[in-house]
Amino acid sequence: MFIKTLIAAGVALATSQAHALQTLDYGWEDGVGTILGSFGNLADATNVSGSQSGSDGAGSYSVSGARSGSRFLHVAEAPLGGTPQAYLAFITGLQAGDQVSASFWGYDSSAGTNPSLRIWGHYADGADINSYVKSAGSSNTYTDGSGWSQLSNTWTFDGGATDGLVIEARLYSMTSGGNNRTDFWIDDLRISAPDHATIQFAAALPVPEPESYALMLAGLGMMGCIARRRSRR
Ligand SMILES: [Ca+2]
Ligand SMILES: [Ca+2]
Repeated sequence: MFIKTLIAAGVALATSQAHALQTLDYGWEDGVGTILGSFGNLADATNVSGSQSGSDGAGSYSVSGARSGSRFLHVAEAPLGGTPQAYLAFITGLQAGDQVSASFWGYDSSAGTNPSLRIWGHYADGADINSYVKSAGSSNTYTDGSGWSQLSNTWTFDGGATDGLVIEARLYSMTSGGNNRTDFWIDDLRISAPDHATIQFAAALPVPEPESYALMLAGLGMMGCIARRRSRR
């Protein structure tokens, strides 16, 4: 009898801890958004469309276009040095034990060698995306060099002294190159987080009424707000 009671209590607890989830999909289709911020030698974040060709430190490149839709993100490492990070999303209001999943597609035509991309995360104060607290780690998987490939990871938030998680694209270049520069492309960002959290990403600002424009800029900063799709697990 006592054992049965314990089991029933455990099941109830597990059920009450399951949070409703929100999922964000962003493919840069607004034609304006780029990134929320960066660290290191991150250069030329631009919202691009169509084929991209030219040459960088890794040689000539040719990208036929977006992974889906018509728009995608371009970033570069210039000059070459360190491991630049592009901040793709900022999840705030997180609590200990929360799970956050993130994925994006990166373009890579060099299998088994740099240049390559990786998904990574770090903890930050939810009030300031530039307040680095500590690494949140990720997997050791790189883009596979077959063209567009997907990178993903799930983090269990450890709480501690903060409430924010920054999702990064990390850029890995050859250590030297002809013009001291490497170009990278990213598309189809997806973030899943508990409903009580807030997901920020670099979407276009909504078109405002003229008189409310200054107020809106003051209120929002330059960050996009979320159109989010809710689902329950
Ligand atoms: Ca796209
Ligand atoms: Ca590569």
